[in-house]
Amino acid sequence: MTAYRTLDPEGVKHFLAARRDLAERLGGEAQDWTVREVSDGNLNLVFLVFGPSGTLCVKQSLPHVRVDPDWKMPLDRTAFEAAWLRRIEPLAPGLTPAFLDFDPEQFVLTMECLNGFVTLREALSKGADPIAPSRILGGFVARSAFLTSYFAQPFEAVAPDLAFFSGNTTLTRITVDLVLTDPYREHPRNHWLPALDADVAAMRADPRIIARIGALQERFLTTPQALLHGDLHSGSIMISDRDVRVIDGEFSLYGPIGFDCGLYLAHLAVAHAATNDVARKEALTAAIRTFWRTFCSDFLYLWKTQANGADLYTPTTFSNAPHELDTLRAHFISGVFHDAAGFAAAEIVRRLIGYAQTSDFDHIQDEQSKADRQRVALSFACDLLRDAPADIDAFTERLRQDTDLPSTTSPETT
Ligand code: SR1
Ligand code: MG
Repeated sequence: MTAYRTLDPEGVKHFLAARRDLAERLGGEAQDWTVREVSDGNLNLVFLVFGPSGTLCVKQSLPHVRVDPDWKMPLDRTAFEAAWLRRIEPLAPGLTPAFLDFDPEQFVLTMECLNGFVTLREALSKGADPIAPSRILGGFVARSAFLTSYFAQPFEAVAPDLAFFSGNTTLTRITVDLVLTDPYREHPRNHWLPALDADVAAMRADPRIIARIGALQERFLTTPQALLHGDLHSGSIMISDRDVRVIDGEFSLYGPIGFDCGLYLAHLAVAHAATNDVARKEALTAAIRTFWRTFCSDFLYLWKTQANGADLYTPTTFSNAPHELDTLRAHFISGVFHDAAGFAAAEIVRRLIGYAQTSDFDHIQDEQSKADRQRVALSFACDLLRDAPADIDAFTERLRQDTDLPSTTSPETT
């Protein structure tokens, strides 16, 4: 047993030099390797390592939140990320980094290096096409959710994963607090632009919004439909000219499938609210529809073709009522959409007024203009919480109505 030590670039070299398989991927000797720290998220250390014949990504959890050393935290999150990666990689080939190694004493996950990729958030902010990655992401969520659910496997196969990922209590607590609780109470972690004071007060005073948030809390904690990524925002997705990879599965847990869908939709909607370029808004709206439609068609295709051996909606049960099965499938998908719209709204709210905010509005230098854009995003989210849209067309129509701003001449750079 080697006591845990936080890595620095030299420590990364020592760590890798002691692991022959990993060192051989890099080629040469430790002195030939270059280590670059690229830690960017809130929680962990991340290093990219370059050798004469290969590259690696090394990720280590810290005993605290990376961006707040006073916020202490157990180390086990990389263990959950490693388990998520090993579970999901074969189900969605080529859409995650390749898993290479996990060290349970140093809490170090080593995986494929995504050098040359950028986060989807950064790519979108620079005008990248949102539609092609959204199609891939719709397929990714459909496959990862369906194939880890009771729809694809007997309950005995689900049970070990359900038990294991239920242990991810530290990061589940963060989601429960930061996404589903803090924005609706006074808490020192919250912060927002002063111009939004009245909007936040009105949101918290609206009984329909509070009732919906309560229902979402219940869905999140009591609906273990599938293994979720658990933090599927646009910073958890990396893209290159040709490829998409879903990273950072440390928040993984069994939960409602609409949670992953909703987080992805939320970040497209936030990008939509953050621009006043009409063509860009149209592309983001099309991406929202593409994500959802791909998710639905791929999930239903899998359900019709890969449900052998599952204990839900078994063919024998429906042999005398095959049309009922189609009705129930449509009903299930509607339920996922209902959850997705609610979780999308909760995610938008927390990225505007909670602890971990989004950078989507950072290009707007004038504070009043920024507050105006954030207000329409907040009002879209509140609208979704007050009155759930029936389907994706109603969702995008609300987005159009709530966030279409007239062109502004205010000082901003894009
Ligand atoms: C303290 S962690 C804050 C946020 O960062 C992660 O990426 C998750 O989104 C989490 O809610
Ligand atoms: Mg992350």
